[in-house]
Amino acid sequence: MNSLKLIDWLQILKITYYIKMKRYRSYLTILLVLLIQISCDKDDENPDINKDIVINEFMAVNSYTAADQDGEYDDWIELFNLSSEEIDMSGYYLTDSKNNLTKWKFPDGTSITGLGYLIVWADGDTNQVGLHTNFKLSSLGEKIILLTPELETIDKVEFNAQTNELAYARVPNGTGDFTWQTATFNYKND
Ligand SMILES: [Ca+2]
Ligand SMILES: [Ca+2]
Ligand SMILES: [Ca+2]
Repeated sequence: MNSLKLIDWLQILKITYYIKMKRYRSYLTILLVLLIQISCDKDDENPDINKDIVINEFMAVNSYTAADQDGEYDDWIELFNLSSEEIDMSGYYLTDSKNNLTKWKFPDGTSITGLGYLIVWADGDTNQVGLHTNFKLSSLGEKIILLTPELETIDKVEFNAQTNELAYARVPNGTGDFTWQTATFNYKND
């Protein structure tokens, strides 16, 4: 009788142990999924990239701040070269869509001087002289992605809806997070 009871108890302990382990395994799985999710989100915001050139500033609402060579107050994107070397940007890409990474290609012969700025007009006026993309920036918010000819992401920024005549700029210049402020067209942000 006593030995039977002992066996019963052992059986109960065994079952309890398995249930607990199963529960812990579920907790561990949930924890692992969350950790993967967090690390993916981080990668998304800070692509592991060669940061020699950054998207430094842009305007998606520009009514009187800066005009292109034809006198048009269009959207613009300012790039900044963090290195002291001139960089050949022939064949690089700018896009506002992650589903179309090759949307606009920098023409051959485009370069950015060491510690220099480069303005690209995001106005859809591809027939105008200079650098004019085939897309505009939506004041409702969207993204801008800069890629190498091999389609490696160099820099990426996402922005929300805005209405004011403000630029979204990296502060400190070239390295900081984006903040809405008065435009510094083709020069240092801070
Ligand atoms: Ca234009
Ligand atoms: Ca757009
Ligand atoms: Ca600037």
